[in-house]
Parts: sequence; C-alpha cells; structure tokens
Amino acid sequence: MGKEYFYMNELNRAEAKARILKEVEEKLHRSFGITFDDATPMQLYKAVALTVRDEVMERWTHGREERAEQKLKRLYYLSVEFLPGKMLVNHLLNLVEFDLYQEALSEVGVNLMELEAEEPEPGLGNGGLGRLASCFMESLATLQLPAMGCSIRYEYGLFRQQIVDGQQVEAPDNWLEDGFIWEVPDYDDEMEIHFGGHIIEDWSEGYLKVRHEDYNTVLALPYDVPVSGYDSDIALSMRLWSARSPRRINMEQFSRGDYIKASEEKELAEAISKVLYPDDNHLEGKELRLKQHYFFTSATIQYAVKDFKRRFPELPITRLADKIAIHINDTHPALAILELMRVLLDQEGLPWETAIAVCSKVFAYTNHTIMNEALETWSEDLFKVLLPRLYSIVQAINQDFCESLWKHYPGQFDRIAKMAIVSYGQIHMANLAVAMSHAVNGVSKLHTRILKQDLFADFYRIYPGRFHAITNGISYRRWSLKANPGLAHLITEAIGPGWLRDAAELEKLRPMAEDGAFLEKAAAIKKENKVRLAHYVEKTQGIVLNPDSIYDVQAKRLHEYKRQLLNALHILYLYQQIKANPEADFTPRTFLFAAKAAPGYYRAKLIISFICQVAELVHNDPDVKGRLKVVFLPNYNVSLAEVLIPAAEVSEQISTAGKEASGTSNMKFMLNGAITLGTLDGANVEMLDAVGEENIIIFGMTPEEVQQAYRFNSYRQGELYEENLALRRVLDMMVDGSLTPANPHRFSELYQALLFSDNGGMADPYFVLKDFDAYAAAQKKVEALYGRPKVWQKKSVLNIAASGVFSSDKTIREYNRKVWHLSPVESEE
Ligand code: T68
Repeated sequence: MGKEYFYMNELNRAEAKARILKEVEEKLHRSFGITFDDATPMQLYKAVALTVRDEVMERWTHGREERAEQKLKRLYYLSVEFLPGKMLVNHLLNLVEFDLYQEALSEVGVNLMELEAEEPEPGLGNGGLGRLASCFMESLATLQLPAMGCSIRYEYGLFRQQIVDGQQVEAPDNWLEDGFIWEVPDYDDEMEIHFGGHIIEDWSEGYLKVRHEDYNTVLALPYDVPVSGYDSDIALSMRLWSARSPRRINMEQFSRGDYIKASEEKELAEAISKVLYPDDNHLEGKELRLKQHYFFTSATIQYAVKDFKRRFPELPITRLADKIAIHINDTHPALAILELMRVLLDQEGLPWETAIAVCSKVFAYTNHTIMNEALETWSEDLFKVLLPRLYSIVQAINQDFCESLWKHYPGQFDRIAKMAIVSYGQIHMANLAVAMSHAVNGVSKLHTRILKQDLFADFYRIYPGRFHAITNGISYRRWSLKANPGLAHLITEAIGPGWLRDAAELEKLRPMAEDGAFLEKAAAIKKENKVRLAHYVEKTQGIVLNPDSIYDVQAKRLHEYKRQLLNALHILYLYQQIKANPEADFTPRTFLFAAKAAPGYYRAKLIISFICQVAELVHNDPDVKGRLKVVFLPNYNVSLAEVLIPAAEVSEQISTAGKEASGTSNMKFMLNGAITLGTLDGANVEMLDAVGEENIIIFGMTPEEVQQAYRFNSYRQGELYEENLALRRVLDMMVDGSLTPANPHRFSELYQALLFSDNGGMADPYFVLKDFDAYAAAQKKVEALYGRPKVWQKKSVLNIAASGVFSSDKTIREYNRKVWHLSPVESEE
C-alpha cells in the first residue's frame, strides 16, 4: 500500500478501505479475541496502530536492506532527549494514507483523531532541544538519509504538571503503563556497560595495554521506534536503550529471606533508565545523570563499531569516518568521544595518535546554550571513580591539547586554563567537544556569532574553519498538516501540494495576501482553531474563552530569561488601565500561558503562581469581564502544542536579547499565521529578515545593549522604579496585597529580585524593568493592528508565506552539506 492511493479511482478506494477494515478486524481478533463492537477505545487504537505499523515496517526493512546494499555512510544522532509526539496520525500522513484510513474508520463509527487520544505521548525530553532532535529525525527520513537517533528509554518521561491552588504539582509520567505499540526490542544488539572498578596499565610487552577490572556491569537493551518520512520509501530508527541488570535476583540472599537485598543490585542497575532529569538549560552534577550519559553513549558506540565491522569487513577500523558520522546534540552525549577512544585503543589496539585522528573525523557537536548554569562540567573525583578508564583517557587528551595550545598562546596560562578540558578539579565537556570535533555549530546566526565572539572565542581564533551557523528548523508538516489541517488544505488549494515536499514553495502564497477571498478563508480557519482551543480549555479547565478576543500565547519552558514575568506584569498594567477607566474602549484579549518549571527551580515555580494569581484577579473583577482573560494551561507537551499553536494570533518570543539560542516554537507560530511579538533574540532576528519589519513586532534592548549593561554595570533598576510611574504602580501590586490579600508577601521574592541585588548578583539580570515600556508600546501596536482586520490578515498570510525557510528539511540539508556528507538511499523506480 502507499501513495498510489492518491490516484485511485472510486472502486479501488472502496476496496482499499475494505482491506483496511479487514486488517484492523483481524488484529482485534488475534490480539484481543474481540470484535469491532466489543472493543474498548484502547483496543481499537492498538489494532489500528498495529495495522499502520505493518506498513511502516515495510519501509523500515526496505531502508535497512538498501543501506546495506548501497554500503552507505550512516549518521548516529546522539541526544539525551527526544520529543517525538504521538505517532499514529503522523505516520498515516507520512504514508499519504490518512484520508483513506479516516474514511474507512468513520464508516464503522470510529474517529481517527479521537483514537489517537489513546496513544501515550513519549515525553522523553524537556523542551526545544528534544523536540528539535525529533524534527531532525523526521527530516532525515524524508530526505532518505541513513541515520539512527540514539537515546535512553526513560521509564518515566518528563513529569505531568498539574496546577493545584495556583501552584505547580508534579506527577510521574508512567507512559509505558499500557505498553507502547511502536517499540521493538532487539535482543541481538544488547550491550554490556561497565562502571567503577579500576584499571591496570600493563607495559610488559613493550607497549601499553590497559585492563579494566572489578567493574559493575549493566546491560543495555535497545528498543527501536520507527520514524517515517513524508512520502519516503524508508523509515529510520530511534534507538532507545533500556538498562537491565545481568543478575536477575540474588537467589542466595532470597532464600535467606533477605528479599530487599536480593533485588537491590537489580534495582540499582535499572535506576539508570528510570527517569528523565527535568531540567532545561540547567545541569547539576549528579552521579546518576553521569551514569545515564555514559550508559547510552557507551551502548551506542559499541553498537556503531559492531555494525561497521559487520557491514564493512573489508575496511580497517581506521576508515571508520568514511562510513559513520556521530553527532552530539549538546554536550550531554560528549562522553561518546572518550568511549570511542577507549574502544579504538583498548579493543582495536590503535596507537594514540591514530585513534585521535579517527575520532576527530567522526564527531561533530551542536551547542544549544550560552547560559553558564547549563554548561556541563563533572567533578574529577566523581568521574574517576565511576569511569576510571575514560578518566585516564580524558587526562591524556587534555595534556596533548594543552601542549598544542601552548604553541598558539605561549605563556598565557589563564587563557589555556579557560580552554583546558580538565582544570580546577572539573572536566569541561564543551571544551572537550570543541577540541575533538571537526565541526561545531550554533543554532542561529546570532547565537553562532556569540559563540565565536564570546564563549568559544579563543577556540575560534585557532580553528576558524570548524565553526558553522546552522539555524534550527521545524518539521513543518506535523505543525501544519497534522496540527492545522484546515490551513494545510487551504494552502494546497491555493498553490498545489508541492509545498509538502519543498517548504520554499510556501513563497507562492505571497500574492494571496492581496486576495480578499483567500484572506477571509484564512481568517475563518483561524477562528475555527480558536473555537477548537476554547472547547479544549472549557473541557479540561472549565474556563470559557471568548473566540473573538485576541489570542496571545506564550508557550515554552518557564525560565527567567524567557521573561514570562514581563508578560504577566504587562497584564497587570492593562488591568490597571481598565480599572482607571472602566468605560473606555478596550479590545478584548485572552492571554494564554503554558510552561513547565523544573521541580527544583523555586523562582520559576513562583512565577507560575504569580501568573495564576493574576488570572484569578482578572477573573474575579466584574469591571474586567469580557475584556481580559488569563489562562494558565497545565502540562504543556507536543499534543497540547498542536492545539494551542494553530489558535494563536500573537506569538510571544520575548527573551532577553542574546539569551535564547534560537527558539523553535517561534517558527511554528509563524507557520500557523501568528504575528510575532519578539525581541532581537535567537532566530527571531532571522524571522524579521524573512518576513520584513512591517510584518513582525520587534521591541526592546539589542544584544549589544544587553552586553554593554553587563560589562559596564550600568543598569540602574532603582531609577526606573523612581521615574516610571506606570511601572512603579505595577510593581507595587506585587507586594501590596492586591493579588493575595491573605498573604501580601507571597511574591516579595520576585519583587526583590527585580529591584535589589542579592549576594553580589545584579538585580533584574534579564532586564524586565528596562524593557517594560518598549514591551507595553509594542503591545499597543498589536492592539491597533488588530483593529484593522484586513491588514492583520495580510500580515498573517505573509508570515505563513515566509516561514518556509524554517523547515527542518532545509536545516538537515545544510548539516549534510557542511558536516555529515551522507548520500541518500536511492530507491529503484
Ligand atoms: C534549547 N535548549 C534552547 N535545552 O534554549 C533553544 N538543557 O533556544 C533552542 O531553540 C533549542 O534548544 C534547540 O536548539 C534546550 O532545550 C534543554 O532542554 C536542556 C536539557 C538538558 C540539559 C540542559
């Protein structure tokens, strides 16, 4: 089966539909011993998913066979996080069979979209970084580039967020509870991972032989999840490693009645893949986390070498880089570099220099952040106990590297210490990754400039050719075809289906911005999406939204630098305006927030509470009724994003300039026709270039101004408070009991942090106060523009038309051209 259905006549279509139903019925029968009529929604979902899986499997096998046959180079994309979202509908869209399945199932009273609600969503990531990895996998599959995504099969994904009494409460995400249809374990590729113990250096034969002894073994069992591409002949794998103990249970202890001890070892081993760390843009040096990183990188490296040898028995291991590329998504998988060194030295017996040369040709590294607290370092003490062999390797690499630096920067001890891989008792993973990769990239032009001028400036001076700017992209079919089918159909109707293969064709929509009938249709679709979201909010929160108000959305992780607080303070400002002048005209506005805070990030959680209290205040005030609404939507994840983003009219991208490496939700909102209200940060800058300044609302400090303010310590927060009456009134509301009369001090910490420096840290380091006026003025522009619906619509369509440059297909082509050099799987016609 496949795309031929596109061109089917009615008779064939009827046959195909009957065949689908028959297959689903058989699955119900065989898997559950049940018929259509008696099946529960979960059983039905599974039966349909199994039917679809058969088709995806065909492409999976085909891809594997062709890659072997054509002897192609393969990419391993290592990422400690993936956020693939639900899969059933996406596979069907990629197979170009969605309509057929939908029609077939509706004939028996089953709604395909509702069926997907039964599918667990794998929340194996925190935010942008994990979602990017999944967008990349889908584009790799679409472009038929041989690749495998590698990560951890966390038994518990990112926590489920509930809001209880205006506060975030975390619940475990037991996503595997009812089984996961799409995963397939591969027992043949189980790997042994060694922790702890000690190493013995043996020079008895005239050269160094290293033995690792007394280690603990954990087994890594891979589960493969297929990734389909749009109209692609192949499917790729996301390989998720799961930890198992080699010893099931200690029978001796068990028979002595020591039940707890008997299973302790097993539980300790299995703890490694138990749960995803819930921090984004922040890293704590926890032992379990280091174990996770080594666990999946070691398993992947061992598998990659095994696969190379199986596929290319004729090639020496020194040719590894001709046949594999390894990409490390941020530094979390950077241990892979040391692990490959270990394998090349200790197992393959390569000399040191040769091993270094092979490694440096294999690895490439993407940096996703310049935030200091997110830069990964490990204490030497922890590292040497847990990974003794890797420790001796990293020391030796560091020594060679520092010697080579000495030639470039003679006598400059401070500079060399800053660039060193091991210094002051810490191992600096970013320095390791830059030193040992042949390519390093930032995720937007601005971010890459900052890497070159600031974070990695000393490296850039020595290795200018190693650095690349490769702007992030999105799997735009999921974010249109799946999330916003109405808009996708309208686009296809206007410019044909070519845009689904080549996002650049979205440019053809430009003339439509002058076409009144088209604008009306686009507006009607936006309205439908707003109504769809309103239904969702009413059903899940019991809150009624007004679909005629402006939907203004900020959906992303909660972090101070992303400045959800600026948005909330501005809402208080609007509130005060209404209160001061209740009879004045006011464009009704709905502010929607969705954000998870890391459970240990106290201030981020306080900001969530603050937003919830602002929502309460507005909700309970009769003067405000019908004009202002604030909603905090709990548990932001891929599925919620698919409902929220298509309904947005204003996209809030308001991070402090220079802090957001790229952002990717900004691109999704743009594709769905929202107008961006943003700072000159990350990819916003490139969105401005693509769409033109009249079609985006940019405000606030420039990255240079932010830099200057830090450098010269010239930010005077107190003066702003004294001089700006409107701002002062808003800030005072944080502490005068307006929000929480019973506990007026509830938010004083937030207030204090904006106005007073603390422990040497500067007050308001993200310039919320400084940008407040500019933000309020920009919001005024939004309101004025919304009052001219035709003009708004036109800008909205121009945003959609310009969003094609942010397709992850384009990003992946760029990575391939600059970094990986893979050839696609050729399919015979
Ligand atoms: C994000 N980073 C960037 N990190 O913040 C965002 N951190 O600007 C960018 O668009 C995106 O990456 C993709 O490039 C993250 O999402 C994390 O989630 C993370 C996870 C673990 C540890 C540290």
